[in-house]
Amino acid sequence: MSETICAVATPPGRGGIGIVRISGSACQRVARELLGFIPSPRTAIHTDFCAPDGETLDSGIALYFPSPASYTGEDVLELQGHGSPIALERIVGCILDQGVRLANPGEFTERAFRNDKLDLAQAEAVADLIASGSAEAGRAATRSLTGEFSLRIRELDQRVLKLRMFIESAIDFAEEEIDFLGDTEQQSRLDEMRSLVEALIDRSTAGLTMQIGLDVAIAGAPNVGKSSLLNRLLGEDRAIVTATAGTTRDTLHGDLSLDGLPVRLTDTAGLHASDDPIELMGMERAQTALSTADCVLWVIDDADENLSTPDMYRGKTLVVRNKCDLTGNTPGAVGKTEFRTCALTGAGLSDVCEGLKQVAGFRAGTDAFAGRPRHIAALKRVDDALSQAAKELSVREGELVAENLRVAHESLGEIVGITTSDDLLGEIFSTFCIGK
Ligand SMILES: Nc1nc2c(ncn2[C@@H]2O[C@H](COP(=O)(O)OP(=O)(O)O)[C@@H](O)[C@H]2O)c(=O)[nH]1
Ligand SMILES: [Mg+2]
Repeated sequence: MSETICAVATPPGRGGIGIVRISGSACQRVARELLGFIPSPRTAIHTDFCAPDGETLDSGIALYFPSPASYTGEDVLELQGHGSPIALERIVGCILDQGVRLANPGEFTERAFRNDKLDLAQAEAVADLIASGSAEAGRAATRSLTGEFSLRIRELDQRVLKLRMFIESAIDFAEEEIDFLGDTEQQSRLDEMRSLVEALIDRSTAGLTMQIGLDVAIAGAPNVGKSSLLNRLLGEDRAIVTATAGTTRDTLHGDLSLDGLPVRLTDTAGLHASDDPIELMGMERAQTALSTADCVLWVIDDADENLSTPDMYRGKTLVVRNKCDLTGNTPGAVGKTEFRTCALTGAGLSDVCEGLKQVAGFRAGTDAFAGRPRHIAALKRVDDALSQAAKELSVREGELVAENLRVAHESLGEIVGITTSDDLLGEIFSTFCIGK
């Protein structure tokens, strides 16, 4: 941690502005070397950035944030020059000559975490905000980043600790006349905590869903209207549509957003018996798309009486009975997983979209947190421990109640990074971008 680190904080390539960020105790030395002076704290100063031989590498704004009032908690120097990869590389080269090393991915944020500027859930939200693919996912990440999620976790932890203290002292007084553990108030405290945990699981799952989205494969026999469905859902003429069977051979992709839920659609070649080698290769690709998708839109002709759905795939299947304009059936949901559509007019497709949201566990609303699988797993452990504790409390097994409350406390601590192993920390920060 004592090493000073440096990285270009702006994305690679040419741009309006390019920022070099330095964090650590060598910032003042670097400032003196490149700028000739140490900028006043937190003041934007226009200056030249110079090499040791006096050559001007670029000019721009220098910003100095002395420790501890900085992003990382250490001395931080930011040089905001032009977005020229060459100029940035030369500036970084001069800084590295000062005994500074290049930052690892996420190292600035890791230092912020280690210096208590952010807790772990907030640090993760930084990466989630950068990676967010929709306004809704961005909002969920911001909600976590500002500490709203962490606050809920800490409040819950306080409740767990309070009850644990009560239970532990009740164990000590077990011989006394008063039956502390039989008190119904403790049972209702546990119930309250469980509903808080469950709400947090819901809100985090909603955020995770928005972050990872849903992979959907469109499949079925040739000519049932798969490519027409893709085009309709995307609102553009992506795939070639003809009345000739076997038009689609390669898999085709398209992205759409359903109220902030990112959906990746894959159109596939029609599955049927064929000995055309190109079609066979297309069908093989279709099988691969089916086996990796989260959800399959299995398209059939509405006139088709034989409903044979694929059951060997891991994803959920929604049956789409297309061309309902020809059968005269009403478009829309037939059941929870079956729909009638007309890909020519788009009739019935809004119901299919609702079905996809259902499959993803997506819920509308504005209270999602940028959940990560590890948060949700930890919250589920908390939920299990609390439900276990409730059972044990009802048979007055004080010691076991206390033990489960300890487990709940530890799992909550893992989320915000109080009780997190170094390995896990390394894993989390290594997925960040360099310069963050
Ligand atoms: N009447 C009618 N024709 C459709 C509908 N959907 C697709 N088609 C037609 O069916 C033919 C095959 O469509 P296409 O999307 O290429 O099917 P794919 O082979 O499953 O991809 C084309 O002539 C489409 O215009 C629909 O809902 N109603
Ligand atoms: Mg097609």
